Amino acid sequence: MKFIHIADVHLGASPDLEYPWGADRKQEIWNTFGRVIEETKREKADLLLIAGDLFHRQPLKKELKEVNGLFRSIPDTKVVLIAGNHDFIQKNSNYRTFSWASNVTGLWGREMEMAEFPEINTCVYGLSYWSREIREPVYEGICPGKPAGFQILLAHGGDEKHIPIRREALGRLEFDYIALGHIHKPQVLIKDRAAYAGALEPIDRNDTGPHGYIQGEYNERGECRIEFRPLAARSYWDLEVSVPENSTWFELEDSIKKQIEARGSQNIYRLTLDGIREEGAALGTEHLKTLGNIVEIRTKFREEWGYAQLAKKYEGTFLSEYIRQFQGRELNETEKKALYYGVKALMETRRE
Ligand SMILES: [Mn+2]
Repeated sequence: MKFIHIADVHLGASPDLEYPWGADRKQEIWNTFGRVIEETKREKADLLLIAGDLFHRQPLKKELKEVNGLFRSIPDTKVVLIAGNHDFIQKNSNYRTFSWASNVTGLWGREMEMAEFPEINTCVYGLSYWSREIREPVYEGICPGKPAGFQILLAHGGDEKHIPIRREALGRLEFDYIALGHIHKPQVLIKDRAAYAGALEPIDRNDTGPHGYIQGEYNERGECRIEFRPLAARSYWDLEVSVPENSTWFELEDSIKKQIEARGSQNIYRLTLDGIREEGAALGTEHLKTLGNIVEIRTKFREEWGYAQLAKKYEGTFLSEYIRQFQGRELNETEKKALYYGVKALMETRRE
C-alpha cells in the first residue's frame, strides 16, 4: 500500500505580496498542489492524505470545484482530508455540502470518525476543526477500532491553541502511521510512524528550508517506511555573508549575487551581513534587495567600527563629542552621511 501525505497547502494564500516575486506566489501554491496530484498518479499511490489547512481560509465553491476536478483525475487513489484551524468547519461550510468525487472522503465531524478501505486493507481516522482553536489534547488516549490492517490517524495541531501534541503520548497510540499537519516545518516525530509533512509551499519567511510531501509505503510484513520529497517551487533560506575588512561595496554585491546564483535565484533569502561597517549599512543595504529575492536584511556590525564603541574608545576627544551629537535619536539620510564622513575624517586625522 503506497500513500502520499501532504498538509498545510494553504490554497488562497498570497505570501510576500509586497515583493516582486509575490505576484506569482498565489498561483505557484495552486500549481504545486496540481503537481502533487501528478506525482500521486505517476507513483500509482493508493491513498492521498491531506492533514488539514488545504485552504488558507473558508474555501469558495468554485475553489472546491477545482480541487475536486484534480481529485477526480486520480480515480484509483483514495483521497482523505480533514479541516484544520484555517479552513475550519463553519456553519455553512462548503466542505460539507459540496458533492465530492466518489474517491474523496472528508472526515468533517468534530468527533473522531473512521473511513474504511477494505480493498487496500486500510482505515483512516480523523476529526475536523469546528473553531479556530482547540485547546484540549484530543488525540491523547484515542485508539483505532479495528485491530487488523493499516491504521492511520490524520491529525492537525501541535501547539497550545491547536490541539497540543506530546511526542510521548503519540508514541503510545496504536496507529501504524500518524499523518500530521499544522507545523509548517517538515519533521519526523517518530521514525516511520509519525511525521509532519510540513507546508507544501512555504507560506511565510519563517518557513525556511525545503518543502514538499511525504511518500510512504506499508508492506505485507506490516512495516511502514516514509520519506520526504521536496516539491516546492521556491524555498526561503538564511544567507549569511561575511564582509571582509577591506572589501569594497562592489565586491560585497558581487559575492551576494554569486551566492544567490549558486543556491537558486528562484529562492527567497533572509540576508545577514556579518562584519559590515556601520557606515556601509547606513549608505545602502536597501539597495542590496535588488540583487535577488531578498525579503529582509540583517546587519551584524564590525565591533571596532560601531559608533558607540568608537565614542567610548576615544572618550574625551573631539571624535567622541562629535559622535554623541548624533546619538539617541533617529537620523535622517543627510545626518547619517554627516556622521559617517565626519567620523571618517576625524579617524583619518588621528592616524597621522
Ligand atoms: Mn493549521
